[in-house]
Amino acid sequence: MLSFHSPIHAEHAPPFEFFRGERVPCFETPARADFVVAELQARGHELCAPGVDSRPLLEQLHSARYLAFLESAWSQWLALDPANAARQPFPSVWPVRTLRSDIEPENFTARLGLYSIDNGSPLAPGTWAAAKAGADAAASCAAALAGKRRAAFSAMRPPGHHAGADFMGGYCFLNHAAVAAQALRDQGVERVAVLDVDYHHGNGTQSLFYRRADVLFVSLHGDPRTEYPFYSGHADEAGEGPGLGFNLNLPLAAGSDAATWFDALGAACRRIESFRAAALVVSLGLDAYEGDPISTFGLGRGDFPRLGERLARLNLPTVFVLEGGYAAAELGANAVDVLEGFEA
Ligand code: SP5
Ligand code: ZN
Repeated sequence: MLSFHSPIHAEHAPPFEFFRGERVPCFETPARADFVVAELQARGHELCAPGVDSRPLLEQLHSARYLAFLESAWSQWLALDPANAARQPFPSVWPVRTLRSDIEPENFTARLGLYSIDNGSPLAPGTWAAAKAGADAAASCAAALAGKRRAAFSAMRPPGHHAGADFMGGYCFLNHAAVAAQALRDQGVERVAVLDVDYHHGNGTQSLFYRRADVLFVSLHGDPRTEYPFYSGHADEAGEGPGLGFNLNLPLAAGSDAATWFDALGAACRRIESFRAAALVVSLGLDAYEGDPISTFGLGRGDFPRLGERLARLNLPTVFVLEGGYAAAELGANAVDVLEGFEA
């Protein structure tokens, strides 16, 4: 499958995140994309550098002040103290409920909290460059579909589906799947479906299209009662206003097996068919894998080609965007198995 990749992803390499009060090595590493690219090359897939500037698409989806913050966040952090070059910024205060989020504070950490849903999305010197290159890759996938390709894959990281109009979260900064969906809309595709198969609910993507009927969002994920991102992903979230009926969440109990998961995938595909989508964007998280270190579903190695085969039966031009999946050594094989199952 035609795949887009840039080595710029590796400029986002924060060393630590927090788990139970301790600093632990980040689960979301440059090695993840390196494994995916190595597998694509080993199996003879075509790799291209992203050639489309996603800036106009990002400006449609994300707020101007969030983009400005993210682009300059590391230099602002350094401006506070040159010694910050060897430290990681984390938010420690958030404007929940009755607090004001309309006024941007001058304090850097307060601004970081304003634009974050968690303390689990560490920044690094190259975060903006890497996330922007991922958005460019997603836009390049959409452009390839306009050029009559049946499918294309963005083999980039950090992931994107937890990022919304004005917030980062869950290792995500810019919403690449939303960039692909919006690019397809701007190319004249009337109805676009986004199917999110990452273990975690794609709260960012959902929020970006929640009031829209032209982009259907469907997600299979761990039940937010017990799984991240906790505050989004319930079955009663159906869309709002003109978007009512164009959002479908299929939360599954932690520990669900492959049979349960594929039943839900069937329901997701039937909704995409009844919507009469003309193109599909797949948020391809591979963390439903049984070997994933932070997730609990039971998909085995052999289930990933099956996932690709099921998606191919929708018979739609399709953009695949890499999201989560933290069993890095198996990530490449699982991702490329989906793509080859799709092509078979
Ligand atoms: C894109 C994506 O998959 N983001 C996931 C973000 C998850 N953030 C919460 C991580 C919590 C780690 N919990 C470790 C449990 C180990 N048993
Ligand atoms: Zn995930």
